[in-house]
Amino acid sequence: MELTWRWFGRKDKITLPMLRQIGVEGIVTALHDVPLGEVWTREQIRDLREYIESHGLRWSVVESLPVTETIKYGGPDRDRQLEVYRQSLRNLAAEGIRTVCYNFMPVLDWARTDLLHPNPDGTSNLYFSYAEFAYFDIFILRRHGAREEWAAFNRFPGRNVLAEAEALRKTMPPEGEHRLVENIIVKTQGFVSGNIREDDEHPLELFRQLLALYDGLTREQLRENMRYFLEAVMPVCDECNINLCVHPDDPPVPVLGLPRIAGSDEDFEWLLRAVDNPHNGLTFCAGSLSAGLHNDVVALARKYARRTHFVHLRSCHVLPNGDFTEASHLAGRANVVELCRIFEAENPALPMRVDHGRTMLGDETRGYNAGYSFLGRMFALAQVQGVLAAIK
Ligand code: DNO
Repeated sequence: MELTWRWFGRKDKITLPMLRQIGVEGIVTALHDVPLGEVWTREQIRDLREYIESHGLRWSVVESLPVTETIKYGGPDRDRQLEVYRQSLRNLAAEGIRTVCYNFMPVLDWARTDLLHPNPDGTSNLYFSYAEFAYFDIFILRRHGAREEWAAFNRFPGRNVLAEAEALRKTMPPEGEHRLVENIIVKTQGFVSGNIREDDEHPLELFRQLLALYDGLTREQLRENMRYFLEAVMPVCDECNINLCVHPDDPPVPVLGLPRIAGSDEDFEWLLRAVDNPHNGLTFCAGSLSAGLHNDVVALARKYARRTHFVHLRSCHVLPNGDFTEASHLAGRANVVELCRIFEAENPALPMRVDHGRTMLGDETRGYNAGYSFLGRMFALAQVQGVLAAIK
């Protein structure tokens, strides 16, 4: 597979010369400064492409070309936004960039409650606690119906998440609440989604307004909106030979009363068939998939390798109570070694990036984006390079 790395543009503290030193071949990035809903112009794309190439690297994948909320909930201006999307795709292809990742998660992209969860060895990693997430939902966000939903939540036999959230109420310090808001809707979202910026003064209010757009929207309606999106953009993908690849939901379960439609075998069957075109494919994010006990990640890789256009390698542990944490890239539920074998056999040119990685050896003091440390990711990349060499 092609060794790629997610780089956040010229402002990223991790520079392209650093990436060359550690064996990166291709860059995964986006025009992070273009506001949501605006066309990515050819000039802007060319400027970044040339900058990347001037460092001896190539721009391999766009992650992400964001799908605006109006397309996802089916708002009145969605056709106009779809034309913006098509034009950005044409401009990317004109500059030779033909692998484009996106997601179809309403409002909230990936979700974690703790960004620096300590490990016994002194490193830290990302963590998702159902009790803290329910606490955020019920007592901080105060979402209508949240308490009833958590009372009925029975995914983990024997676990009463509502009772745990209520117990947390007695011990949660005010800075703990602030930390949850930061982790769930600011620090994890600010640099990826464009919905919320790190400097927004009232992120909770903004977040509530975004959630309200989806009031009453069912899973079936979200699916129909995804079909509408795919039907609208596939002709351009055909014409420009673009591989569009949806990122799985992270975690692969509904959150905050919002439906999610890209987190299981059944979902992938549906979305690949809804518009059955080889350009309609998957970003195989092993980490997101491994956070769901319903997913057999290796079986999914075997089944969908042909429709995979981009691979994210990482792996989660699901704890006995159902919480999940990100494992080392050689441990956890995903079985990265076997995944390397499958994807390498399917298509040795497939772009792959190591995802997340631990925070270690001072990464935590450098102000990197959540989950995107330098040393931790470099360590994971080296592990994967070794696996790939052994397989070859
Ligand atoms: C988080 C990322 C996601 C991902 C988008 C793709 O670390 O995996 O934000 O980039 O969902 O659209």
